[in-house]
Amino acid sequence: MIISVKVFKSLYDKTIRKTAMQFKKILNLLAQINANLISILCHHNADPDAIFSAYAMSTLLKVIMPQLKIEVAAAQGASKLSTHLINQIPLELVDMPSLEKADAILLVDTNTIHQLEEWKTLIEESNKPIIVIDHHATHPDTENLASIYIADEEASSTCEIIYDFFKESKMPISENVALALFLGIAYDTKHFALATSRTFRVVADLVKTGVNAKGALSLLSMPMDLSERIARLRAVQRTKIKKLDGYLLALSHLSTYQASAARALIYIGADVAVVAGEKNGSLRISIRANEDFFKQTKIHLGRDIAKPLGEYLDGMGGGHPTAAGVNGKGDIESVFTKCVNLIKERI
Ligand SMILES: [Mn+2]
Repeated sequence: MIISVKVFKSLYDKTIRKTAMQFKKILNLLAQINANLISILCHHNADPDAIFSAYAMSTLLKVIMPQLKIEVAAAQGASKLSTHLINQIPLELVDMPSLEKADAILLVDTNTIHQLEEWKTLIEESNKPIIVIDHHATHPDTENLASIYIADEEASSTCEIIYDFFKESKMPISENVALALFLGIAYDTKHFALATSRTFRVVADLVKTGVNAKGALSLLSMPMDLSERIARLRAVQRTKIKKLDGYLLALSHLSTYQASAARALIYIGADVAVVAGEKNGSLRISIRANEDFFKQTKIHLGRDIAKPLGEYLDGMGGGHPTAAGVNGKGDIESVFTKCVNLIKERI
């Protein structure tokens, strides 16, 4: 037992060191080009991992290079949750980063520049050094573009990578940075359900710095609007339950919040939820399934249900294995019948 723990620990240290050493490359590059201003960019609809890794990175760079000016921006702004969380730390996002003036561009939590929306072309055409720090699989186009590409797929989040940079440079982590990193990690690991041993070591250290774990986690669950809660309850009230080969299908209708209601129906016990609604003469349908349904039936909601349903309704449909959406024209009852038939054919 003891031996395996030792082996594991040395593997762990190696990964951390590999990523953290890269931080020196970033510092060297910034020193080489005599950087005055850098832009740190987050992907569109930036989630807490993107926003807070940008914040922590900017704080670290400012301590090491006090003369450096840093601006942080998110393509088309931050997500609703991130906007709500940003109040917890002293970070201000700029709407329009001065990409022309910046001496280097740093992308966090972003593996393709498509995720930077309207800034994509500017970045592609700029001849400035581009630095990428990410925990997703690398993308060849980004590899070609980047001067430094740090992609640590073993990391649970980009915040976990930035934590390593702090350790590598032996810089103390302030309370604000600790809270920011904690929130980013908690968000990306779905409240630690996807956390690794490495994540827990990092988080333990952040808690030691003064993060109140319980309080921080409660910040991540944003209160839901009254209208959304009423819509969800209505959807439940209107639900028709169908049993299909041992699976529970929940069929309901709402003119708004179809996706939220479909998620709620899965949460309370449906295997598949279809919530349809009509607005201004067109139909919108949200379909959700639980993981077990997908694993057992191999029915991919986007490909097998939403796509043909969209064609049937003279519209469009698509999505992921367990979450899909459709737009089209028709009546709600025939949507339900078609959905049930499509699932029946494939079960
Ligand atoms: Mn992330």
